[in-house]
Amino acid sequence: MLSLLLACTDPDDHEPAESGDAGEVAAPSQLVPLPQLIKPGTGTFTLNADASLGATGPAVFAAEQLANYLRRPTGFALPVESTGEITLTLSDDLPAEAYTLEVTTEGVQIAASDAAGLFYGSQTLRQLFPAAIFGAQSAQVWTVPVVQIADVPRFEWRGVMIDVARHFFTVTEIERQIELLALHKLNRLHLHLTDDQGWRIEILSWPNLATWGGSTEVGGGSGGYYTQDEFRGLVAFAAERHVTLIPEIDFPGHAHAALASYPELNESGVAAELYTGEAVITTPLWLAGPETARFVADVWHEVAALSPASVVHIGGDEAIDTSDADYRAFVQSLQATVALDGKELLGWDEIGIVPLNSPFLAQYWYDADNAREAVKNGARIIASPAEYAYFDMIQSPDAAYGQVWAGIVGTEQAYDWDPELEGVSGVDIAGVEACAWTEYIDDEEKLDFMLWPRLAALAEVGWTLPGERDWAGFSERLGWHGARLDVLGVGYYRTVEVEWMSAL
Ligand code: TNX
Repeated sequence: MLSLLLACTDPDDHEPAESGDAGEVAAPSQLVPLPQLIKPGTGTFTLNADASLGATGPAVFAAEQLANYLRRPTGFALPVESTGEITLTLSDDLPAEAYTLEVTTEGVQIAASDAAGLFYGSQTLRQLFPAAIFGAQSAQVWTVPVVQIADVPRFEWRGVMIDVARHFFTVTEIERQIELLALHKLNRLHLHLTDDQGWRIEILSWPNLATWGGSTEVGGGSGGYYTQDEFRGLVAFAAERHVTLIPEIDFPGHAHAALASYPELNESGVAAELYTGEAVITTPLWLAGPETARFVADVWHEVAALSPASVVHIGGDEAIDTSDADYRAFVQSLQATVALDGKELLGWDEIGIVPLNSPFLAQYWYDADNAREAVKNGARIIASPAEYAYFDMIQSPDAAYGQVWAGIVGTEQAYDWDPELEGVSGVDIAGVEACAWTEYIDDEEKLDFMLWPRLAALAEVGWTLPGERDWAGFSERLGWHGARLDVLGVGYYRTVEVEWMSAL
């Protein structure tokens, strides 16, 4: 696959370019995530007010998207025509999501074989402009350095999980994060939609789940939920940015909000009280209950219909009050349930103990033996080891807040690891995903602070080949990248591990 890219550029030319001042032209070495191949040139291309974008047929949508990203900061009209200074071309000879980007003094050519590749080429181009390209309209000379780039992701799954159950985050807040994911070429947003403290997705056949089970959150705030229309809107918003939304309904543990919503789901016949504590509890479904199987099937049927993704997350973590035998039977039945709607099952690594039909996915967060078992059973792994990828962990001993059970997860820690494990390697690994559990993350400011810049580090783990990655190079590029995050208004953690180049 890489040979096609190698044909485009000479790898020996991959050398860091000189850095300028924050307000000046970004040098190609400041890209995050780092492209596989960069061949810096001399000179610059300047985008002028009379420029246009060139694209035809199915490339027009990607060109319009790029034009939209550039119109606001530049104030230029940037019409999309059949030819232009910035051209986007679809051709058949690159792998999925790959792109080539060539900047000459005359113009910019982006080529890819799919829409995602054109989109990622466009994101790289945005980063080649001065950081002000991420802001409101300003008077600048909009120059880009001459460069040739050939790029392809290492992993197909590059994601983040946001727990909207412990604290609810609105559609607008999630959309803002999706824009940031797209900028970093992340392509999965896993929403943890249910947990003991809240149920966040409208289920028409069991309406109390959202209206009652979603009526509060950790700390007793008013919670919230996504209506099905809102959820479909989020799916579409994400899809336009090549982010697939992965819904999680967490059963059989962590089911307290469901039990609080319907008395018939409780062995006692009485609805549980809503739970708003910070402490993790793991209330199990009453698997022997006469209504439980129908309830689970109804929920999954509606959620599957809302989500065009081929993969759905069935939870399966911390089912400590469910016997192994019951757990196995339940997860197997879930695989059959979601298969009725054509979905592939994904679950937390505990599902490694369950014989399931391949293909399925397991998310390694805690127990490497579970991940190895899952691979033996035919799974591919999404790597989210807590000590590297749990972004609810504290970032340094003096950071304002964060959990500590998996240790300190600074930016270097979030960067300097590899998802390969003994017994889990190569094609066994679908990709990587960071997890933001939100017991203590109760607003957008804290979400920014916990996700960024660690998510930029995770994005590079997922995108860039291991031989091209090193912390020294990344931290330097991140220092410049911070200027982009500043312009975007991201309240990231200004870790002392990085020399931030912006003045803020
Ligand atoms: C473990 S990770 C959990 C979550 C907590 C998290 C806090 C996982 C699959 N389960 O319920 O929120 O730790 O770090």
